[in-house]
Amino acid sequence: MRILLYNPDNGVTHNFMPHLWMFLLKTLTPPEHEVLLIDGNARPMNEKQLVSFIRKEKIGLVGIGAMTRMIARAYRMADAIRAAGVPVVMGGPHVTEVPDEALGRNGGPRHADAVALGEADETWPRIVADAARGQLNDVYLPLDENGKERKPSLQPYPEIPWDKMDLDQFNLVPKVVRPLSEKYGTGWGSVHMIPIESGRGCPYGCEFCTVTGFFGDSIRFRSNESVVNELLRLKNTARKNRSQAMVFFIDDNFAINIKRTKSLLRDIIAADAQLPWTAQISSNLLRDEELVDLIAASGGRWIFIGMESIDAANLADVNKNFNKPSEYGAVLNRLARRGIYAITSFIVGLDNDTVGVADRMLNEIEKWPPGLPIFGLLTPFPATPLYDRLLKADRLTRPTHWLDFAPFKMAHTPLKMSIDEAQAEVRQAWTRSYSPERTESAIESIADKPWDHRLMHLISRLTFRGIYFPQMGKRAWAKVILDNRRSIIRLVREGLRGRRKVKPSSSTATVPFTATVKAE
Ligand code: B12
Ligand code: SF4
Repeated sequence: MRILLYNPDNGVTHNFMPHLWMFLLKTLTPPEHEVLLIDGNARPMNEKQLVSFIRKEKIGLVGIGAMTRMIARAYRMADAIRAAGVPVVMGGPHVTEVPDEALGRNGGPRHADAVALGEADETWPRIVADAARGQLNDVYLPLDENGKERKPSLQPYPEIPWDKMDLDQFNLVPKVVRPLSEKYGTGWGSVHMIPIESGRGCPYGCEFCTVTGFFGDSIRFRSNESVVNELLRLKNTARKNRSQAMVFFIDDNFAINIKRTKSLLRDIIAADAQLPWTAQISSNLLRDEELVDLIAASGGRWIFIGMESIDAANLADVNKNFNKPSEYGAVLNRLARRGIYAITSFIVGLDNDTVGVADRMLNEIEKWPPGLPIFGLLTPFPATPLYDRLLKADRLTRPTHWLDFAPFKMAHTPLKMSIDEAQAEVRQAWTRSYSPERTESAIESIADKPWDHRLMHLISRLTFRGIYFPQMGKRAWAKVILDNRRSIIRLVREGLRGRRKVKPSSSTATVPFTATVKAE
């Protein structure tokens, strides 16, 4: 059987990083079947184009995975595929949380022949076998002999053959720049960000988050050896292909067990398996100086920190009072001293937020080492404690907001602001954070750092602003470049002067945290 795994485009980022689930399920597919992958973010298609691809390639089963925000698009694609007579199985967080919707059991239309609930590592081969026999069940659940949900142990973990996968569509170097970057920056013609999981699960149970419910509060880890070997394979392939590989450890909280994280990082260093990496770590775990030393020595460059709010009352409301706003600055300084920077994520529209919250946050953020702040609105994802609380309080204005998804639009009424006010606060936060003046002063504030660190910051800032402000296409980028010309010219001049004197700190030492960002 020929199988297509399809991930709908998210409408914001272009070809930033492959989705791990597709590559994992492809690896877990019994060898007698052939698996094709389409990520809509890299290869956008409408319903007609997708159906004609499926017909041409004689696909017998389509698997679709989607987060909540992409589910409406996923349903539209699934409807078109099923209308063409090809069965569809859907998986991922949203269908796990609301399976009846995809199966048409809640009064709406049916979109999928089958749904895979939860982690599908063990159920996927069964789904494929049933589909090949033409006998798909409606629901697949990973159960043990006693009928209890079973979570995969991650030991052993499959070897994803990244070197054999077609990753050309995920090259982060824009096509127009490739000839130049090949010529002047040997080995920089192609740059890939590869997702690696070293463990699953987070016990913290923040009110708005689906992770504790989905992966369970029992944390499971791969062996250090399996992670180190994956890094070594990536490093060798990059060296052979004269390209660059970076890693995103997609664990929800990479340092959730500090002892284990330290031991993994020590093993990476001992095996010389370092690649520049990014990971998500909560701020409370970054108090540990030894951990931060090991992060730096093992290739850690960007840490994603869910700060959410600078207001302790807000954090308590969403069960995240292990975050201490008073220590955010110290944590970021601890990282910056080692050349590590942070993507700091904030939520607007929390119950204690009032008008002016964006400027209050920005006044704090601007005192810290420069990073990449991102701002979102509090979003009630289905099956989270937050969703249930707002539903009970009759505060949901769009209870099935995912069916008419719109970015940066609230689905409930905040307590101390109106919806419009909360949305305006998010706009103000993005506008002020990524204004040319702010970008210039952020780069200025690290004038003592090596040139390539500052270049990395500039590129990352220019791409990150596109998460909020659509910037797809040459015209939009020309405007961004024009608006930020002072910072760009200054760095280019300095770089040209320095080329004769100074070498960059090391070829893989700094990489921009970049995503090709497109308009919604
Ligand atoms: C990496 C990641 C991202 C990346 C995505 C890019 C990429 N290429 O991967 C980035 C950083 C950009 C990102 C952004 C966001 N993310 Co995110 N992200 C993750 C994260 C940490 C890991 C995803 C992953 O690869 N997991 C590992 C794989 C193996 O697990 P999996 O995807 O669930 O797949 C398994 C099963 O679900 C199932 N499965 C999945 N698909 C399919 C399909 C079929 C056919 C079958 C059979 C089975 C199946 O099988 C797999 C193996 O068991 C998850 C949390 C998590 N731990 O999963 C959040 C998560 C997916 N993100 C989430 C959210 C909310 C977001 C944002 C909206 C955050 C924000 N406020 O801005 C943005 C949206 C971005 C966008 N524009 O789309 C939520 C989604 C909740 C929901 N119900 O939709 C999650 C679950 C985290 C959370 N806090 O709740 N994210
Ligand atoms: S710490 Fe992060 S992953 Fe864990 S429950 Fe909270 S938001 Fe979710």
